[in-house]
Amino acid sequence: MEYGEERVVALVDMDCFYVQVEQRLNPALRNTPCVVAQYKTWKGGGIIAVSYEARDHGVTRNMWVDDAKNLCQDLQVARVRELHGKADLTHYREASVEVIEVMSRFAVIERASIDEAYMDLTAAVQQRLKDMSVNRIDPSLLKTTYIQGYPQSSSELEPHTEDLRSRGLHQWLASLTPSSLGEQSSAGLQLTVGAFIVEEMRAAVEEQTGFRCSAGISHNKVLAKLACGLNKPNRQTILPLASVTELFNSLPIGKIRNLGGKLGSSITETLGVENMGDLTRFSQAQLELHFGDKTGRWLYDLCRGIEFEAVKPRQLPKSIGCSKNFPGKTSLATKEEVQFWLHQLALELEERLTKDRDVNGRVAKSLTVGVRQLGDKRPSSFSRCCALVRYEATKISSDSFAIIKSLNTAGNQQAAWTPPLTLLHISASKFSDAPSSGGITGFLSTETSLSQSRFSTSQLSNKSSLDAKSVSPCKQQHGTIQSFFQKATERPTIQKDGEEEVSVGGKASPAPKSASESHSGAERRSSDVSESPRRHIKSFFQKRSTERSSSMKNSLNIVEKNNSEDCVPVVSPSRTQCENPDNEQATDVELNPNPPSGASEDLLTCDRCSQEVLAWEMPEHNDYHFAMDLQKSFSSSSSSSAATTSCNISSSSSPPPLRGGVTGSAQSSRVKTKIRGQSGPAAKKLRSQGGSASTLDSFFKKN
Ligand code: TTP
Repeated sequence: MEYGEERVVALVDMDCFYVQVEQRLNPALRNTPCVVAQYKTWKGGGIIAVSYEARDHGVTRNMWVDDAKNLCQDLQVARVRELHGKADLTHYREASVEVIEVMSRFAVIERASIDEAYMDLTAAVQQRLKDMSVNRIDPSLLKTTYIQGYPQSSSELEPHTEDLRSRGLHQWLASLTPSSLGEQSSAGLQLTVGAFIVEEMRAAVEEQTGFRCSAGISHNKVLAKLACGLNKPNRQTILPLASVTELFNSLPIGKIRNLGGKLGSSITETLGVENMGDLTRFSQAQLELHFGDKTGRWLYDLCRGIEFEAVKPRQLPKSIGCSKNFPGKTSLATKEEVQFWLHQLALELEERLTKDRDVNGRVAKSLTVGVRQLGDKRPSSFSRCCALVRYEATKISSDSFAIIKSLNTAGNQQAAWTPPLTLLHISASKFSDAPSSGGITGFLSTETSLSQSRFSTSQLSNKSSLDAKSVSPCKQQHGTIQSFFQKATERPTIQKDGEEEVSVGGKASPAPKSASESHSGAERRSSDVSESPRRHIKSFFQKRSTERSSSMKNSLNIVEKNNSEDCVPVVSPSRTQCENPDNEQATDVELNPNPPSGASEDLLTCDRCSQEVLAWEMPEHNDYHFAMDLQKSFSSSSSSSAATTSCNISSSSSPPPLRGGVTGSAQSSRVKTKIRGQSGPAAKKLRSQGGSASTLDSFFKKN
């Protein structure tokens, strides 16, 4: 076996997933040009998912429904539901659980987003090869499989017809050595057997859920992901290593997994190259010189199609969270509004946490609250955390309020909240097994013992809020691409060190004896939550929430310092604070909210702003663009408020950076400067003037 061809890795991705979910709910939508949209008032709403029939008419994601209808008059529109005043993704999450359940019967999978999963099929392929008695492979077992690069004589311009697919498949199968069956098998044969398994898996998914999907089969995650997109929908593609050179020669660097963001741009800028194949012109030493040893070596292999990132079995989320945007004039400007919406979010969180506890037998111990302040161009301004005492919305919302109230510069005696908030996010994390005795008593006693364990492990003292800075790996400063990737590489090691202390605030000792005393504020890295014996794939959808919360952190620049994969170079002024809700003296710990590239398999690149956002967070991320588009529309027709609105438009049209790349620090400081300006008097002026935003306000109130 050649270097880099040792494994068989597949990526399975659902086709126009939200559309399929809506089509199953309403079969009249099947086989029609159909979209899923959010909101309805402004231009019929914004489109977030598009059926392939609608794509044939030129309809794309991010169009307004009214504009899309001009392209396709028969367009059917399904709407994202709303709950607690926000987008409700429950149907999509639950559909995802169904799909993952079926896939999990075939291989250990790593969920990559709401509708994608990686799987390492190497062992399954070996087993299948042992069991195979035939020495000829029947092409009918691969009836939806394309082989990239085959047929070798075909013209690039030839359309991807069934005939072409079939010719390519036959040519590929003929190239495999029959005698290798049962012996040391070739890489090509292994990919082929992997493709059988994926054909079976996709058929099972369709049979049992009604959903169709596509897949890529290759030797690593990067190639599998790339292959999956080559022949969508409802098809799968084998990408042999030998076909990579030709493919990479015309493939823009940004199309490669993990290179869609700042790292990809910096490679292009630094080396003056556009396509992946161009990188093969550089020696390993040259790449190491520019990007550091690890990144250079990684790039040297990657541009040859070689990559070794493991498929990590993941069944459960590390956190569960929810959020809501309040753009423009809908921003929360009174304490009452903040409390009201925290409570709405807490209701959802309580519901989902309770379900998670029942299904997965675990409880979360930490509560994080994130906010964005009006005028802040970044996705989030601050996040703070405290102990999560019990799953009760009233308690969650009051604790959440307690730990962020010091951000209100209007002061506690005033009804106002200044600066107003344009985002609220709450999430629960630090899961541990629920006590076997069950019930709240057991839960609380677990909390107590966990807190004690935190203290004994971390040897914290009352001054530990200061110590936290010295022990948190998250606070380390890394300004280079090299450190960026080093962090990614180090991640698994960090995760193993499940006891590492990260941040402390509030009372640190002695350990609390009861629930009411358990706001220790002390935190430690949670141990691997996947150890719970009761955890089951059925709970997968809660994972969505978790990563949703982690996605919020990604997409909204909120970080939980306890998630080791978030511990990457500090490039953002966003702050995370861990504290006792009753104690406002906690120490801020500056953290980078952005995961390293290698740690962010759940991210999708937003078509609008190129930010990477978890797929299931997209509707909420789209809220942001939607609101800003609206504001832009209004402001362009409102000369009276041009000066003030242009300020907001510029902030919206260049959403904040999410990734910790080499230019992060510079961007952060620019952002910081603007924030000061916009959240101060200028922001007040904007609000008091009303201007175009008043129309926006009334719009949002209607929704
Ligand atoms: P994708 O897998 O990116 O797209 P898709 O499944 O709709 O279509 P394709 O067949 O091309 O893979 O996203 C999965 C779901 O995530 C999508 O159906 C809706 C949601 N989503 C958004 O809400 N907004 C977005 O910007 C993106 C990219 C996805």
